[in-house]
Amino acid sequence: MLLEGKTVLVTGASAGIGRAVAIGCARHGANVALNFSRDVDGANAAVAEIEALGRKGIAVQGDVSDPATATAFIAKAVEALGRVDVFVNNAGICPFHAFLDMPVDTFERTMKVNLHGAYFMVQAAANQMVKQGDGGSIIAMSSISALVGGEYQTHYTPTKAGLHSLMQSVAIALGKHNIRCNSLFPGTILTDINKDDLADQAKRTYMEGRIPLGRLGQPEDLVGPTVFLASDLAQYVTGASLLVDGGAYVNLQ
Ligand code: NAD
Ligand code: RM4
Repeated sequence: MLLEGKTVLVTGASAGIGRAVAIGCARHGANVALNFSRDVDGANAAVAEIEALGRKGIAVQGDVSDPATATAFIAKAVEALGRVDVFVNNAGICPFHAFLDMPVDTFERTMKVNLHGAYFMVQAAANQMVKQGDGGSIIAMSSISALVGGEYQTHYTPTKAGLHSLMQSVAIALGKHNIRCNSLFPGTILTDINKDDLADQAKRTYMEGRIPLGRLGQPEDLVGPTVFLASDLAQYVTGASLLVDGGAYVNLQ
């Protein structure tokens, strides 16, 4: 019950890591507002799970690439749940594609969803926290890709490095308000985002072989690290990042 009495907002929470984190925060006592883009059934199912845990949950539809989605999400969450203590920027896309013929619209869409969307969401959440006057926690679902490249991710890895850079800068900008800003760096977690990429059995076996803990990640693996950064246990942690990758990053030689 590390988040009892707190209100947590999560973007892109109808599936995958966002959904696991939203439900995991509710399990630790939080009321939760979810942003989702299209999957109404997934969002409603997540809200039902949160309510079954005895917590309040709401789902608000919106495309994070539109800055107006950010102010609307925060306003609706405050209207329904009263406040914002924790904001998890999770929504993201990774349409795997080669570099030399990257379509302009694939590049631009990835930037808009992953980075521009995050910027305006974080800004809207921070303004609400400043208004409340008693601090908060902002968590970006960055990636191991903030630290390493990917042949088919040349449009994506800069957004993940950018997200962490955003957390570093806003940690400074918001420190005086006791708003902590940190990044999580998941490794390879089995979700829809990489289902097609990992359908290549050779690639999957290679990736598994690189992980000291011997398995690819599950969305639930992100719950503990998120709850920690969200909670008062992390009261002196800001501008930091935490790899959640089973050890993949350090396993070079
Ligand atoms: P996912 O595809 O299951 O989840 C992504 C979520 O973002 C979905 O719910 C999707 O609907 C939502 N979304 C996409 N575009 C949106 C938009 N325009 N507006 C609102 N919501 C939108 O994949 P996931 O693995 O759960 O990804 C969640 C986050 O974790 C992403 O930011 C991703 O980059 C990051 N991440 C994933 C991995 C991994 O291996 N799965 C590793 C590192 C980081
Ligand atoms: C992550 C990391 C994973 C990949 C996903 C899509 O940041 O690169 O390996 O599967 O993105």
